[in-house]
Amino acid sequence: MMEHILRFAPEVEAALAVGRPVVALESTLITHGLPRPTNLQVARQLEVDVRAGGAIPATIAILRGKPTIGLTDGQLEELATADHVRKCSRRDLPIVMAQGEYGATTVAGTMILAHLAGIVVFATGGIGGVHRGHPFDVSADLLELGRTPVAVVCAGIKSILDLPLTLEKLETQGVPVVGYGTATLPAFYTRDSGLPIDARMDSIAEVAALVRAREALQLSQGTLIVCPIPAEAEWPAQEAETAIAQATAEAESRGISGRDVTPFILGYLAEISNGRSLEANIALLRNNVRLAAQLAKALSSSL
Ligand code: PSU
Ligand code: MN
Repeated sequence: MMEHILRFAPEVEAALAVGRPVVALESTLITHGLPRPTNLQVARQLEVDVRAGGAIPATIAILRGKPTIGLTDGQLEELATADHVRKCSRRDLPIVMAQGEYGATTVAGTMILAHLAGIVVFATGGIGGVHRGHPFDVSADLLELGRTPVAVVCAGIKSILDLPLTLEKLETQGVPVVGYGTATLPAFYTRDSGLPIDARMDSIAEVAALVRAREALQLSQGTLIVCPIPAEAEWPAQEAETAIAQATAEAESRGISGRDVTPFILGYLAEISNGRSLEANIALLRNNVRLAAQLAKALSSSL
């Protein structure tokens, strides 16, 4: 049993023990993806949305070196306001644990801990990808999807990234990319990148069948479920593209690299768009979380 390295919120532990639906939520978006104090408000709202959808939320983070599955409201606040929180992908988890630090888990980091905890459904905003103009800057999220069997619900991949190369990387690793209500890849702020994906599914039952089939085959890959941002919250494509090009150029000229790139670009976009990007980000997060709750319910053994 590996579970003793994890600390569970009692409610999450109880739900998992009897097979009730649980949805994992990441924490990098709280510490590095959204500005304060919106970050804490959104973190709380997403938990409310999961509950409204009939599942138990489990926000995942490392608190003083302890991987924690499900945060109390006090712990959410502690994380959202803490200084020096490390952004944790696969490579960072053991470092933060050894040093007793705070760690906010990325999609990759959250998948690892969710899987260890026995959680199969995870909702986020967008996953990392291959960076435009930097084909060797490949997010650890993509590699994790290739090796950890968690179903990740997101709004696709931000067009700050190289979308065709990102899809190639997923294909190589055997990760099915399935559109919920779409046959093309959503581009996070906008509904449609025009790039075809592997399947379109229009019902939760179908998505649940896909996850079960993967389990039955004992495949070790994750499943990527992409769902477009609600139409009323979409950032017009032309406007988003222009802002993204500006943000990417700014990151380049400031020499920003490694794990700082994505947070910098997100922050810069929020600034130059007067919060328009932020509004879209929140809308798509809430939409994804609701979908994930439905999927967790369909997959749960006790309902
Ligand atoms: N995409 C977003 N918002 C985010 C992130 C990605 O639209 O907050 C975060 C996620 O936590 C994701 C991480 O796992 O950024 C990817 O970072 P990198 O590109 O450094 O792998
Ligand atoms: Mn990177």
